[in-house]
Amino acid sequence: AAPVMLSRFRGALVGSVLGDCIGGEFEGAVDVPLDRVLQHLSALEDETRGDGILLYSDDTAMMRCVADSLLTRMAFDERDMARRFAKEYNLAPDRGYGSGVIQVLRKLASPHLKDVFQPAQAQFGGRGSFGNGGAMRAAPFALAFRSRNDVRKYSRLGAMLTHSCSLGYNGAMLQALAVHLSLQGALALPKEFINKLISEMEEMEKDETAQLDAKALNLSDFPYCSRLHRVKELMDRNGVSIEEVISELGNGIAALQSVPTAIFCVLHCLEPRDGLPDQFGGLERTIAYSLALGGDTDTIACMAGAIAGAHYGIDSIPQSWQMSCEGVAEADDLAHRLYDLYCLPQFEE
Ligand code: R7I
Ligand code: MG
Ligand code: MG
Repeated sequence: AAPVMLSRFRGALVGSVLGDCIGGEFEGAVDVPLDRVLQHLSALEDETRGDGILLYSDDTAMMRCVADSLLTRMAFDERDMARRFAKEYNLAPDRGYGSGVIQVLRKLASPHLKDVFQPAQAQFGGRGSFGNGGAMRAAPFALAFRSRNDVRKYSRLGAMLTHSCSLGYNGAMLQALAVHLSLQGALALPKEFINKLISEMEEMEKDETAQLDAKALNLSDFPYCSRLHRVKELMDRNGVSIEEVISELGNGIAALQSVPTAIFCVLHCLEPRDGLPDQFGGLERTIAYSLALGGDTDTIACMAGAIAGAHYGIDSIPQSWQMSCEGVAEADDLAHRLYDLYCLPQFEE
């Protein structure tokens, strides 16, 4: 089973980087015709195209910090991770970071900072950010920790370094758990997969803070659960349109409007779909479909790419796609090293 698991680890991180790099083209677009998506994807196969490599954004930059920190410390170390985020931002501030998180990253750079969770708590009038920046970088937590409890605990804390609103860190936990389940082959039974995620989120959203945040933001109780129930309904429906997916699930920069959407993209693309080329495998379909939704395409494709990559494995990812994107070799190396860490006996449950 070892080679299968290694392939899933590599697929998760490489899939995540590809989603970010390939999805960057349409970030913020309102209407993305499928034709344009397919054109963009077929250009990746043309080695003579002159535009070179597709660059990664903040999604990958921060994912790499998470993985590097977990590997170096062989544990979750909030100060180390915070320092890496700040340093990375300082070295390459133009990777397309969210406009609010920049303030957090600047404060995290201060050597005098006592509590590394404090800058995030000061965001947005003291409630903290509900953006998807915690979720977009959550995949390595699922690769570093075997126990589901650890995946929950550390993906939450890791997100809280920049996103202290429960909608922000709960989205990150949901994404990490989706990758965790996918690594274990849980997408072979899609219904059970979504049911497990719903019951996970029921536990998380029982929390008093989550209830208060939902009220304060005028959301229904149990906001993630209710979106995941919609995912389940859409899974059952034939011929669901892009417009329905956007209006039911969203395609925005808030974690609530993008993590359940990314999960839907993966589930929807487990089978061949009209409009997507027959020769596409599942991972290619997932990324293509994520782009066609428009909105926060780099992040939705990055999250969907991590979950799908963990399911299909590295061999499902076309070489031409891998060669078109910045940071693939580095992501692959991180995946190998996280796999070695995961296999250490002291990390067993
Ligand atoms: O969440 P974050 O790191 O941004 C990630 C996104 C991804 O799409 C990346 O690809 C990149 O493009 O940015 O950054 P934040 O600044 O914390 O949140 C993103 C945006 O969400 C903010 O700039 C706000 O517009 C919005 N937002 C909020 N608006 C009002 N009230 C987040 N939280 C709030 C809030 O509480
Ligand atoms: Mg980005
Ligand atoms: Mg984005």
